[in-house]
Amino acid sequence: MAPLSILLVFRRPNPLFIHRISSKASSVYAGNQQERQINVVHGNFEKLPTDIKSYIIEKYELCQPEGLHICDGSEAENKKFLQEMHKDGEIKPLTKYDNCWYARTDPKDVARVESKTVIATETKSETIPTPKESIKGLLGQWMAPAALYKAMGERYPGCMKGRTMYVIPFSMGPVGGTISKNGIQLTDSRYVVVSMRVMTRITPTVFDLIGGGNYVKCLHSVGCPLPTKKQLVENWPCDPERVLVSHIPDKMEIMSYGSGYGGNSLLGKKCFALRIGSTIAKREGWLAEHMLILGITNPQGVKKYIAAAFPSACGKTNLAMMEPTLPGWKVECVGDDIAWMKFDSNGKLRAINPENGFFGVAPGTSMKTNPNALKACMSNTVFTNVAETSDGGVYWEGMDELPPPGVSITSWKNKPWTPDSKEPAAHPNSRFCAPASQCPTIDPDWERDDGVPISAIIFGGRRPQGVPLVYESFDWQHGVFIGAGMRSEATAAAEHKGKVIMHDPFAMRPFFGYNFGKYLDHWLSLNKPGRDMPRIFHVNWFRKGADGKFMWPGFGENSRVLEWIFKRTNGQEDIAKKSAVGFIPTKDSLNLDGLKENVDMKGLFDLPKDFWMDEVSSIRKYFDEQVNVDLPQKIADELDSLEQRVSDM
Ligand code: GTP
Ligand code: SPV
Ligand code: MN
Repeated sequence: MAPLSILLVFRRPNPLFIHRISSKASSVYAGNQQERQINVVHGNFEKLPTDIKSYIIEKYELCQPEGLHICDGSEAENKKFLQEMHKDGEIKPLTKYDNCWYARTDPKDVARVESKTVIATETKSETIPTPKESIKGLLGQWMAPAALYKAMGERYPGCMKGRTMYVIPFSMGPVGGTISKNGIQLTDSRYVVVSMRVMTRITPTVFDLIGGGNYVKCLHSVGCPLPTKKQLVENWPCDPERVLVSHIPDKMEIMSYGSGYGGNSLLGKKCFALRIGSTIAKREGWLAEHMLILGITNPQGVKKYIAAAFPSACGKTNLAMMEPTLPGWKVECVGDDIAWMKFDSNGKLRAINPENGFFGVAPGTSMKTNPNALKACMSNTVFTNVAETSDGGVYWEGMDELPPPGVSITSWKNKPWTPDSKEPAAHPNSRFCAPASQCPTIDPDWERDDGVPISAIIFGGRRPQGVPLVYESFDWQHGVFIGAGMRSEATAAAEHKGKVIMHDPFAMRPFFGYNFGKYLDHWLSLNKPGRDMPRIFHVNWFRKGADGKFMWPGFGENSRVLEWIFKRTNGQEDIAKKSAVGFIPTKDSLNLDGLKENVDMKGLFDLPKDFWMDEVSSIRKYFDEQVNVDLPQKIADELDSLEQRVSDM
């Protein structure tokens, strides 16, 4: 993968900052030998560090935009973009709130596209475990570098014609922080710029911090050069048939084409903070995980921090922002989606939230379930694919309250909507994009440079059957096995259809940046003498009864489970007993005081032997087929032990 060779000829520019560039693009990009100009419409290109200039020139040359706007991240710039988009009919103001905006997408561009998300490494085994013969590997998707360059050559040349290329200098984590990392995203979408401004920290300071080239290069195009050949749907440019979200870990480079939505286009999030991030973390000895981080304070004022990994749309945002129903307890939010965690010199695992905002699932969010998310969304928020109300507000399934009489609802598909309509008002993966600082329960230490100390790690998922409300691993190794064996019902966060139970190890299946077997080795290797290893738990809020309803009320009531976890991290031994799957609460040790609903606690902790025998076989099949020879022996041993314990039940 030879880098593109660029030959720069700067003629003394005219006052309009026009740079003439003569570039010898490598043949990979089908060559573009003629002289072109960089038309800088905002910012000082000349002052950028040399390697960033070359990166921009290389991609400018390739994508052929009409101009270059170097973002400064200012309020004025943001306002300008929002107004331009409004004028161009790409978003509209939600007059009921303060500086909130509404976007509808092309219905073909509504979620992450896992089938078009790839990682390019020299060898396939760097990216995914070698599956058993004739089995398709599902733990990520590898693409040979040559094939990727070919695919890029079919997409990027001229893809930004008629559009502006925006340069976004951003930091993941507090700017200049010890755990933070920098990135430069080039994009032709203003929607992406304003969303990245919420989700990351955009500042030109990043240019000063970068020098030496230590940053992640992110290129994004909606793949819709102007004038458009096709009629845009909802004025949302995209090229859904040719989406390709690609990563080159060796070059710390991301290239995403064809989608404007969420994780496909806000490249700081899944592409950088998780896929590229996990490869950096492996190299540098830390962890980049799909985890929320919360602070929990008991009635005596003792505070601890917990990280939790649930698959997409399985409750991270809700847990991170929960209002405990248990009196005297307080939960504060550090992050709702991603954690970067590193052991400090005292052996304590410390975590930062690399993000600056929430890109949260709208449906299901109500004053009852997650009031803090709703409050965070009342200003400076971009809503996408929710339904809109005629009084300038938003609506979605599970909001609890219908708008007052006389106020009508228009669905995400731009059709009149009533509760009798057959289609949902909001897309199930509709989202709000809101600044984290606006969450009323944001933790005072959420931007702490060296992170917060983690006492417990929780894994979980949507398990309608068989999996108890909470259990604790016997030790670190068993905990890593629990993460490896995670399964969960598919959700609308990606293109999967139906409610099939999928394996989703560590809630990272779509986000591993390297071979999952090596990832397991990495997790196991973290357990070193002298380190204060967090305890590991598994929770399930989603068990269903014979009536098909959730057995556990969830949301704020999950504080009862957090209380038990808190006590366990305090070393309280008498509240747990051994079961086949791990430690579970002893009778009456889970605090049910004041619980309004009648909950079948026996049912919630029932461990059906048949179910668990099937679970063991399913995990064994998955490990054999998917992880194969890359499975660490210690994890294979843990599976054997679980099988033994289950058969002894
Ligand atoms: P991503 O942003 O996709 O990573 O999702 P997430 O893990 O942050 O999920 P989120 O908290 O947004 O929850 C997704 C859906 O699950 C929402 O519709 C919630 O209302 C619902 N949900 C969250 N917590 C609970 C719970 O405790 N019980 C039940 N029944 N539903 C829940
Ligand atoms: C997820 O799918 O886990 C998300 C949303 O957090 S997205 O940013 O689209 O990846
Ligand atoms: Mn997520």
